[in-house]
Amino acid sequence: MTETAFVDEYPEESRVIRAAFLGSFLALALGAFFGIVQALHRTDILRIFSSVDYYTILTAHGVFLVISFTIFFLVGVFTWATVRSLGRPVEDIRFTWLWYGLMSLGITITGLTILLGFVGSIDISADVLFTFYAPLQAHPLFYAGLVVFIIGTWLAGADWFRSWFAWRKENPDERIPLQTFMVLTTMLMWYIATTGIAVAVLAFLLPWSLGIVDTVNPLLTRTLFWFFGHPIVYFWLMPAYLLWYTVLPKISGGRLFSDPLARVVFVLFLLLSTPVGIHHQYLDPGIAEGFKFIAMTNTMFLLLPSLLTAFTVVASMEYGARQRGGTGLFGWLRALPWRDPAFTGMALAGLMFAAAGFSGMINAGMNINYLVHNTMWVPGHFHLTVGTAVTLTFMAGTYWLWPQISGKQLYSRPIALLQVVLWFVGMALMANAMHVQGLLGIPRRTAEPQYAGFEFETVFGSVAELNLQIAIGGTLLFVSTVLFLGNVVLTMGNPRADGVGETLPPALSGPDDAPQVLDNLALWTGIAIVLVVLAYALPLASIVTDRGLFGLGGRAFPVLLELGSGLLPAGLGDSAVALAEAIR
Ligand code: HEM
Ligand SMILES: [Cu+2]
Repeated sequence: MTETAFVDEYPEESRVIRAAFLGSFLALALGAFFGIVQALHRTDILRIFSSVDYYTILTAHGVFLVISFTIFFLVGVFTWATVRSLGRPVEDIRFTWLWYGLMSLGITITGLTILLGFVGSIDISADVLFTFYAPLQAHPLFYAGLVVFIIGTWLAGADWFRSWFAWRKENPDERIPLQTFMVLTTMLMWYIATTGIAVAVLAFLLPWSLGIVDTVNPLLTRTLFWFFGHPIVYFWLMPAYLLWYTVLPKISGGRLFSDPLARVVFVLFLLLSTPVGIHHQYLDPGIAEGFKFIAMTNTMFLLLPSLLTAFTVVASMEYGARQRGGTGLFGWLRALPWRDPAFTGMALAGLMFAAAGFSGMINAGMNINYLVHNTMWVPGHFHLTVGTAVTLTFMAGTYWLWPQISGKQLYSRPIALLQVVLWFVGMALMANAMHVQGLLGIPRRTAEPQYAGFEFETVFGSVAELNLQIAIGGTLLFVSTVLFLGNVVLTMGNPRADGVGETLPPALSGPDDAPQVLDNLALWTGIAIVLVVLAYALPLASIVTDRGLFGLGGRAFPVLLELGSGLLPAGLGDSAVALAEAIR
């Protein structure tokens, strides 16, 4: 029996989903290019840009990958998941194109302001990194583009909610289909999280870069950024989770182990993602230790949904393997479809995510965080999470999904298999070396991590060897990206074929086993908001009463250097002040 492919049933929706994926892959291409550039630059192996441009490169790498690549892929997957699981087209495809258009317009504006940083003759730049808080300041268009982009994502969410309302009217007594449930809870989290960044940008950063207000309170913009900056990591992860819960069991040869557990996990993420952002600010002065400690405890609770996921997904895979004839305590592992790139990619992504959980625990612990903060350890950690768990799952997911939204067979499965393995190996090398460099105290975000006359002490091996690991790993990753993109492009050239449709089997323990209260989205949203208020009201109040909404005034650069100049010998102090004036 051949299934009708998604594209045959929903041709209009498939077109938007393909457009979203293509936007995502364009960002991936740009991001990977800047990734290899900076990996080779900071290891001093190949330098094709001046070190002065390093922040431009780093900003482009960060923004293109963690804002455009991830979120465009997400809106594609979520549109597919909602339409598929509700079994109905979107209510109005023009609205769907509207949000897609807004997102594309917004990110194009933001992306251009970053890239124009390379053009000396034009006075537009946005070297503010993807964590764009003060005191770094971008051209107003950078923030304006982000605003348009985020409004686009809000409307995308509205589109899915609209589908759900319409479906609900016709099916008043049914449980929310699992994939739609995942989409809706994730979007509720996103609405809560983005209020922080909307306030930061609209009330402070944008007016400041337009010159309407003279100063901002950097700690306030940092706190508002991380209010959003932590939950965004779950925004990246949730579409990967959606694929792990609903697609991975199927391609393993089985079914999801438990639908109710999956729902619990998504509700927990809705509740717990936002009230923890202060764990990125353990080293920020101006926030009391007590608030940091509360953020740490809340963070540790987030382990629960991750462990539940590990359990459910592995149990589903094992069930699949046993369906395929696997036996024994571990022997079933051999019965898994390792030749299928979609399976292998997702399985390897999940494995890396487990490693990331360990370095994440270290980040979360307040006192150990002091050791690794702002070192290479941190990029090491998130190249395992968003850089592999998410990215590799999206790549693997594409191999499974693209045929169904385009009606075309994948161009090459062997290349796809090689690609996912290369990503795994490349990341194992790069991220491992990054973690170790971090422990040696090697800083992140710098073109020149080696200071003149200073040696980093290693217990065994050498810094040169770690740099080589980063360079080799980074190169493998870049090659892997090229193989991925090439495979997709060649697939697009394939003729339309029949028999690419797939169905997703129901869970072993279905939605009827889940307590009804899980589907009460209003209740969970209410609790989530209460938790956010509990976690943030007092810290925000104290930040504002301490330093004022717009800070204490004064500019960062001259103030620091003038302070320093008093400590320096007379001549040197004067030149420091002159330098400060020049920079200003
Ligand atoms: C082609 C593969 C990649 C390579 C070679 C690469 C390399 C690097 C390197 C060396 C850094 C550290 C730069 C520094 O701190 O000085 C970095 C930072 C970063 N990477 Fe990647 N990366 C790759 C893929 C990815 C992916 C897939 C993601 C996310 C989806 C990602 C997200 C980031 C982010 C957010 C930063 C931090 C930017 C900042 O500090 O503002 N990277 N990358
Ligand atoms: Cu966090």
